[in-house]
This record gives sequence, C-alpha cells and structure tokens, in this order.
Amino acid sequence: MAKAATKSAKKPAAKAAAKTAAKVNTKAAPKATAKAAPKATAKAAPKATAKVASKAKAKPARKPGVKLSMLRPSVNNMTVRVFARAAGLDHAETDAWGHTRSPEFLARNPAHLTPMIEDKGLPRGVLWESCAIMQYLANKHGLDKFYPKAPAKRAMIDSAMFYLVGTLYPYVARATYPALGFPQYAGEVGHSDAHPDKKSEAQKAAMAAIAEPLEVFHSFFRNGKPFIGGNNPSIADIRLAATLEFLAVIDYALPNWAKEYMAAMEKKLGNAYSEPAGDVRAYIAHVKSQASA
Ligand SMILES: N[C@@H](CCC(=O)N[C@@H](CS)C(=O)NCC(=O)O)C(=O)O
Repeated sequence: MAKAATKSAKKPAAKAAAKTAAKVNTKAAPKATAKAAPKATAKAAPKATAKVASKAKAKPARKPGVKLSMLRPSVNNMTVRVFARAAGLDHAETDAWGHTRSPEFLARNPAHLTPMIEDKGLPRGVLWESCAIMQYLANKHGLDKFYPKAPAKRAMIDSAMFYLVGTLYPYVARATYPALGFPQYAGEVGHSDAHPDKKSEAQKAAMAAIAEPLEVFHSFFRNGKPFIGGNNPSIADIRLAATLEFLAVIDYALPNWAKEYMAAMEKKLGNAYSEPAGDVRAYIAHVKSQASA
C-alpha cells in the first residue's frame, strides 16, 4: 500500500472559497490527515523497522519517489491521491492550499493547477493534469493492471478519461462549484454579474445535462462489466468515481448503478479510496453544514 507522507500548508487561499477552505484546513482536513497518516505510516513502518532496527539513527531520511502537490477538497486531486495509494507508489503529499499562485509555484507550474507531481526525468520537472499523471506513473512503473498496454484496451481507457474531462466534468463543475464555493470559470454565467436567477437556471441546466454522459459510462464503457477496466478498476474508473463524489454537495440523485459502482470501487480499493475520499466528503459536509446554518 502507499507510503504517503503529508505536509500541510498553513495559509488560506485568497479566492472565493477562501473562507470555507480555511475552515476546512483547520477543522475538517486535520481530522482526515490524522486518520490517514497513522494508517499509511503503520503499514510502511514495520518493514522499515525490521530491516533497519539497529541502524535506524544512522540512516538518512528516505526520499519519496514522487512529490505530489494537492488540494484536499478537490476530486481532481482525489483521483491521483487514490491512484498513488492503490498502486502502492512511494509518494509524499504537500497540501498546496493558498500556494498555487505563489511566485514559487507559478515558476514551476504556470498553469497553477493541482494535482501536480515532481518526478526525476520529467523534461520540465513537473507534471499536472490528473489523467496525464496517472498515465505517466502507470507507464513508468508498468502498472498494466490499472492501464492496460494492449492498444485497443488502452484506447478505451483513454476515451473514457478524455470524455470525462471534456464532457462530464464541465457539467459537474457548473452544477457543483457554486455550492462548493469554488471559483467559476471565466465566461460562465456563474462567473458573471448576471442575476442570481440566471445563475441558478444555468446551474440547474448543467445538473440536468449530467444524466446523459453518466449513462454513457454505464452502458458503453462498462458494458455489463463491474468496471470500465473490466473486473478491476482502471485509472478511468478512479477518475470517474472521484468525480461523482462531488455530486453529493447538490444531493444529485445518482442512478442505482452509479451508487453500486461507487460502493464497489471503495470496496475494491479500500483505504486507498476511503482516505482521500474522506477529505472530499469532509469538505462537502462542512459546506452543507454552513449552508443550513
Ligand atoms: N483537468 C485538471 C483540473 C485541475 C484543477 O482544476 N485543479 C484545481 C483544483 S480542482 C486547482 O488546482 N486550482 C488551483 C488554482 O487554479 O490556483 C485535472 O484533472 O487535473
């Protein structure tokens, strides 16, 4: 299982979500961190302890294989966090909340986006875009179980992920970001000075549009199999299940197959799924409690 270490950022973001995020950073996130950290350490530690018991003090600190900058409430980030754990990759997480637009971060990543990994051998030292990160790490470590090598099978995984990022996710973002307190994309009604009724109309339209691509994942990509990847979750499944987590913030009525699918993903991946999902769920619970207060 994953050997994840987590560093936390302290400064809250200076955007629309700053207030809620800051609260999550101080309330919800530490809870999840507290839960996640001992588990990750507990699994990694015994091996290390057995091997180096007598020389423990002399050994220099282990360098993580991959550094992952992430934001806890984000499902884009949850995707890579789940994958890294499920694949048992040696990685260290840094909470980038409030830092993505700092000069240091922008110098490395002008797109200011997380998840972002730093890994030796990358031409520019860093890589962002959740699907590209999973593809790269799966290629690098030969993780065919998550990302099959056979061109035709791989093409289906790629198609599902591109369809998600290009079609489903924009609807999910328009439907959920207003409730999540996340900034809207430029050019969207939600980003404009339009009357709140217009914004609410646009949000509802996006919500209604989710059903069609969602059904495509079920009928076309899963095609009667438990997962898009067949009997085991692929990187496209991790991307899809994480995305659907956000829909809880608007109490979206998921079809039964989707509920069963998400439960099957969590059962199959265990803590690798539950820990990062816990951060997203804690944020959603926080946002909902604020809305009803
Ligand atoms: N398509 C990208 C989306 C990444 C993205 O939107 N990241 C957001 C968090 S959900 C972010 O890091 N925003 C920080 C910022 O723009 O400063 C992916 O799948 O990784």
